[in-house]
Amino acid sequence: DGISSFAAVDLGASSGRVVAGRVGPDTLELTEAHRFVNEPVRLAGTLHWNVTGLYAEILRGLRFLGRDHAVPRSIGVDSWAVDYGLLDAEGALLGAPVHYRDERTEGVAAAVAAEIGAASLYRRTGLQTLPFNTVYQLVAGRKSAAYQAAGALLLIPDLIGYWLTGAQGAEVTNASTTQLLDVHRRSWDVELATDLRLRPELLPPLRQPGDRLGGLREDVAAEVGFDAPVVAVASHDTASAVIGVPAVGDRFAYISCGTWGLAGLELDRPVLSEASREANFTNEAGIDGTVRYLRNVMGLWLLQESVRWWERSGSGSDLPTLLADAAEVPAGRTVIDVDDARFLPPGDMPSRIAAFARETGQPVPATRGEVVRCILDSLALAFRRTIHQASSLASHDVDVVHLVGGGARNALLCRLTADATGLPVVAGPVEATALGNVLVQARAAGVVGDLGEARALLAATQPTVRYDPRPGIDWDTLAARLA
Ligand code: LFR
Repeated sequence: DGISSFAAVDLGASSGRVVAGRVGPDTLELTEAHRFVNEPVRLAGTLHWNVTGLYAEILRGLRFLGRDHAVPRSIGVDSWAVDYGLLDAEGALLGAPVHYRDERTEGVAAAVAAEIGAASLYRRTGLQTLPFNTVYQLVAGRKSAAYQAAGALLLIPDLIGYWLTGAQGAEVTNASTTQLLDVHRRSWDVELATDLRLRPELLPPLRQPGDRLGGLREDVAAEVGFDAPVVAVASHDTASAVIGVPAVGDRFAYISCGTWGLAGLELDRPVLSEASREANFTNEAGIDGTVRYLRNVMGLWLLQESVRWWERSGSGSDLPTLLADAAEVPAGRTVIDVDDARFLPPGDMPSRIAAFARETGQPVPATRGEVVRCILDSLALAFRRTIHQASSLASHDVDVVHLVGGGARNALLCRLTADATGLPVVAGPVEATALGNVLVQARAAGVVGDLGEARALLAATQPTVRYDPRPGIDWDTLAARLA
């Protein structure tokens, strides 16, 4: 029937999924084969990912997929960025990977900047300073026994790919988030690793989206009930999400909004100016040599963590009720700087928000509806600043904002983002990441053509909702409260 099937494994910060994708000339359909929670665990004081538990769920998901759907032509894996597992010389995992929200990197970015020079670091790697960039995690952990004993470092999707196939490598879009990749040549900056007394020999050979890792290991094929090659996708989830933006032309901004709100532009060359560095914009590697010029905005994490906190107190409210209550609260009562570092670690968000309000002389949100409204107004305000700054720093005009990911389901957030940016927001698809994963596999199989063709297929097949900006809220005044 001219339809090809693919399997996408997409690991997010709060859940993972195995998705069956069907792709044809006029067809692009996803069906979820398995979804599972991703719950980090604190071991002896350090926050870790339960990566073997996640891997078990991936195998289960692939088994369900093979049972209920056509055998896929290939399998692709994407996940969040920066985190890694260390392997010994025989390929055995040396301990559970540490979660990027663990506090062990406190102060490291400043120390590295003092040693290398922040400006030089930016010119070489193009990366925004986030406390958890791989390079800072490595510097924080370079004295550990596991690090000393390691034979290789694999980023999370590459680690899963290794367990599935036996092949080791580093897919380039995700490798760019380590801050150890040369932004111009897109090869490892061995000199930088050496200058920081890291071990460049741990960095595996780079691979490109579309490269074939190999077939499933025999024991894995037996366990999942079929055999198929694993193909590298744009394995950084944000890179896959940007592929999954149903944009026409290039005058668009995107917000990939899930746990994080990654807001920015797709460019054909990096922006490495001092102004860009000061605004902390990143130049992450995208598909086909594109640049993902964006900033990390704290995202729905603030809401998810608040809800988790309320649930722990035994009096949880469901999200639809909270959002309905938030919609009744007047706009702009209280706004916070969502990027304040205090909001990064897990914990009691409502109290941290209250403290921020007090410190800035604003009303402390008293009800849950007020807390949620404060979060959404503040996110919209941050998206406004980020998109306007990106457009101006890159001299790139923007006519529309594509908001993809779970946040596209949040009508209030989408409407506020349109109002705040003064631009139409096109919301959806929710599963942009899994779609981007499937599309790169389909391209490697020769089923779709270039990125433009992939996006045309998205635009033709994936429903979206449009929000036009409305006047009414004085966003400049709100922004001034945080200045
Ligand atoms: C989003 C994301 C961001 C990255 C953060 C940490 O899921 O991948 O792009 O900065 O998680 O890895």
